[in-house]
Amino acid sequence: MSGTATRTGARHSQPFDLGSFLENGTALVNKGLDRYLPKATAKPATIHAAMRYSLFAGGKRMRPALVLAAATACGGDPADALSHACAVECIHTYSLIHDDLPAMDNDDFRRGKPTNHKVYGEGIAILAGDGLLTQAFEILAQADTTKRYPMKDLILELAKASGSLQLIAGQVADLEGEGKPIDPAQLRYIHERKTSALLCCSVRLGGMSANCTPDQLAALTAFGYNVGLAFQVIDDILDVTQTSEQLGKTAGKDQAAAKATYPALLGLDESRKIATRLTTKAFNALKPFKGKAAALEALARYLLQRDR
Ligand code: GRG
Repeated sequence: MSGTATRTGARHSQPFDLGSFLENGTALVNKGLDRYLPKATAKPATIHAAMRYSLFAGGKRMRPALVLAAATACGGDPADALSHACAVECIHTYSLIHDDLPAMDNDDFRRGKPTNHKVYGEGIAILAGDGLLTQAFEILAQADTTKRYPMKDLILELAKASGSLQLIAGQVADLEGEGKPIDPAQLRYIHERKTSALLCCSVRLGGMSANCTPDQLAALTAFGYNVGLAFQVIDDILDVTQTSEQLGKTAGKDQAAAKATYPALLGLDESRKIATRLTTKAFNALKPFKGKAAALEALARYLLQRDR
């Protein structure tokens, strides 16, 4: 429990220092990724340079932070969740590289830098994404396992979240929905898969690294699902309200591509209300942790209020 004891024995709880948590977590994860990935000079050097280019381009590292925070909530050591955190970030970065390709969203900027295919060409960018996808499983396969969760469970967790029923399904529905009228149910289907699945997987893997109980895993699942949906609603809002410089990627793309988004379907005010409601549901899911989930709570609050 965080807080200082007074002379009467009562405790004044101190606000969780999310800044330090994120700084330390990012440093740990960056070091891990650097260690797990082949050196940029490893032959063939182009592919390894390209994989590292997008991985170290300055992403917010929110998914790894969720892994580490969930591990902490379940009484684990964040260091034991490092492989899980690095694996999730590799999947996420692969999906961004492929999403930016001309055949998909055709974006020139990502993480404040020219996109992978703009620097290395389309062929290498496709392969860099493939390399990171495969690398994710190589990294996760090196994780220490716990009594309740053998390696099979970890691999299945990541494979399912990033496979054709989740992450890829979301992307397919997104591609096929462009320019067509979409109802809120279909939009939720896309957001659940394109975004929420990997955020949910992140907290579940964090819990598994700490040998969480089935009840804790269920609570993390509910938290991750709701935070994941809120994250995408906020992402939709930021696409409308922020500049490309603020976001580090091209703003206004959703409208330009006639994509269905929460603001397009329901307006900005209603979208903000939905994001707040989802975050409240996420907070409520943390009740079984009885105050031990301060990092997860702070992250959920930050993700709701973020401006990039
Ligand atoms: C399988 C090709 C393929 C794509 C899957 C993830 C995805 C679908 C597409 C990427 C584009 C997109 C809008 C995804 C939704 C998730 C999302 C909001 C990604 C951006 O995540 P941030 O803001 O990015 O955490 P950084 O760069 O900070 O890591």
